[in-house]
Amino acid sequence: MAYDDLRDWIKTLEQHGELKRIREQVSPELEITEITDRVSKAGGPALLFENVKGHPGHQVFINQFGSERRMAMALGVKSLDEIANRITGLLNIKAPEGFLDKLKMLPQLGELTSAFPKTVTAKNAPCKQVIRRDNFDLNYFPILKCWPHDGGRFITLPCVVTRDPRTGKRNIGMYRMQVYDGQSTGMHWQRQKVAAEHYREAIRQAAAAASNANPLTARVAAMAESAGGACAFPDSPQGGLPQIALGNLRGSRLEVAVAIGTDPATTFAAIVPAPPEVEEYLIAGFLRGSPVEIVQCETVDLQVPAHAEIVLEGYVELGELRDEGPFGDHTGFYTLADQYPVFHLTCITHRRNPIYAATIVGAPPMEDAWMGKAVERIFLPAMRMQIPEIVDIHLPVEAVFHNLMLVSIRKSYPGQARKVMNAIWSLGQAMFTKIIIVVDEDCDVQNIPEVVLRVANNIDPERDIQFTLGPIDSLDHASRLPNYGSKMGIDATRKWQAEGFTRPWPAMIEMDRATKARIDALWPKLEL
Ligand SMILES: Cc1cc2nc3c(=O)[nH]c(=O)nc-3n(C[C@H](O)[C@H](O)[C@H](O)COP(=O)(O)O)c2cc1C
Ligand SMILES: [Mn+2]
Repeated sequence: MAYDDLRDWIKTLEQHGELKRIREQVSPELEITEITDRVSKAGGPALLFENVKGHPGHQVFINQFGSERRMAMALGVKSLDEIANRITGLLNIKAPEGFLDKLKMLPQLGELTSAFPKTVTAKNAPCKQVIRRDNFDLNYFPILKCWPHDGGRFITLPCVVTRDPRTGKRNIGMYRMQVYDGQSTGMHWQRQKVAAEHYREAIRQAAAAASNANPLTARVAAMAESAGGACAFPDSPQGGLPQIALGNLRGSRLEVAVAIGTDPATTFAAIVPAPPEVEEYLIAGFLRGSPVEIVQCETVDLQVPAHAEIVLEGYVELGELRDEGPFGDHTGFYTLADQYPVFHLTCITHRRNPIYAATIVGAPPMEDAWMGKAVERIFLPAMRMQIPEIVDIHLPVEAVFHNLMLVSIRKSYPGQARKVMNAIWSLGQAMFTKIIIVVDEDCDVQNIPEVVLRVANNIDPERDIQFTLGPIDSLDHASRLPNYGSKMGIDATRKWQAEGFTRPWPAMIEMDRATKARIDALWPKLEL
């Protein structure tokens, strides 16, 4: 079932006892965080703050995905495995062999058609009930300051829309935005994310256009600079760096639109680590089982969800970077200030009495733990397509998504655990996984005590732990360099002779079935 918009979703939550309205006055600075944190940690409901200090008439909606049940409800299913099964069904489509086969495929074809977004006119787009082209001010909205040492107030649940300058393909990513003033914010797309690549591509194109020098060298120089300038750069054939300073590109822009308070499937689509080529409107449409309605922006050539509560339109100026952060992050630590692009607003549109949707992150578990769980379940079938020996995976919430992945595999050849690690480190955003633990298929990776028992017993550390180097999540504060460092794989599978292990491997202890059955029958009499 698809929710029309955020309000429809809020109504459903309320009908199911999953929403609490808070009428007491609270401040958007720290107080909403403290309340939401306590509620999150206790597995409590979604919250609608109706009396936000300094913002009369405005509501803050938070913790919408904050439990397994709500995460499933958000996607219109009883359990997340339902979605995984739909995806498996699609991935397993075989060429139909006759009329009946074709008929059987109709529902799946229907699923695919409903995935395509539908363009509506401004008149039918509630996000345009109020259009503010001048005199707009972000401070109008009850944007949260989340933690005491945060650099300011941050928009924490934005769906950021950009377009690939090469292909024209749209992307939606969730990248937090620090409010600098009423008309500008930070744009925290980390460099491995899709919008960051759109930004670099815009720089490459602008640099090539602006340069009299060899366009290729100019582009490389501009890229190196846009990468923060901190990297060593090989001398160009002309000797020294060609002087296509990013300053020369000032004035060139990449357009950006931001939707806040979308229907839950669209919000979720903005966080899923889909392949860059897959547009998130398609993912949201597939998850909802009905097309996302989109509408043309007023001042930029981008389309946004027509039912969004708030839309911010604007651009980032190529080459303009500014300190962003610190920000109390989902790692449980503050991410320190770093340089990111600046988003300049050209227009704000919103619904009448817009509901401001937010989330807070911090020491887990928080709301995003359940979004991560959904990603884990939904992506398993796609992962199995590429790494078929995978039986199950688990990203324990305490390790915040990418720091630890537990993987069980059906091992059929020597060295397979290491093959699986390398495959995961090569798979989209799974490249960020800092520690991978591989166990045999008979170990339930959802059961952490069982995994710990296997790892502690099954490894000869020097033999079974492997290190590698590669890209690291920008939020990692321990890696030797920002964005670059080491990862560890632990092969906790049973070792084979073919892997050089010549000692006998003992069986795990288990009672035989007959004895179990006899004791089952006797059990009530024992009164234990
Ligand atoms: C609440 C929340 C906040 C996030 N904030 C950021 C962020 O500030 N920067 C970032 O690069 N990714 C952030 N992410 C992760 C991205 O949304 C995620 O990697 C997504 O897949 C990116 O989309 P893309 O692949 O289209 O770039 C956040 C995720 C969540 C759930
Ligand atoms: Mn994407």
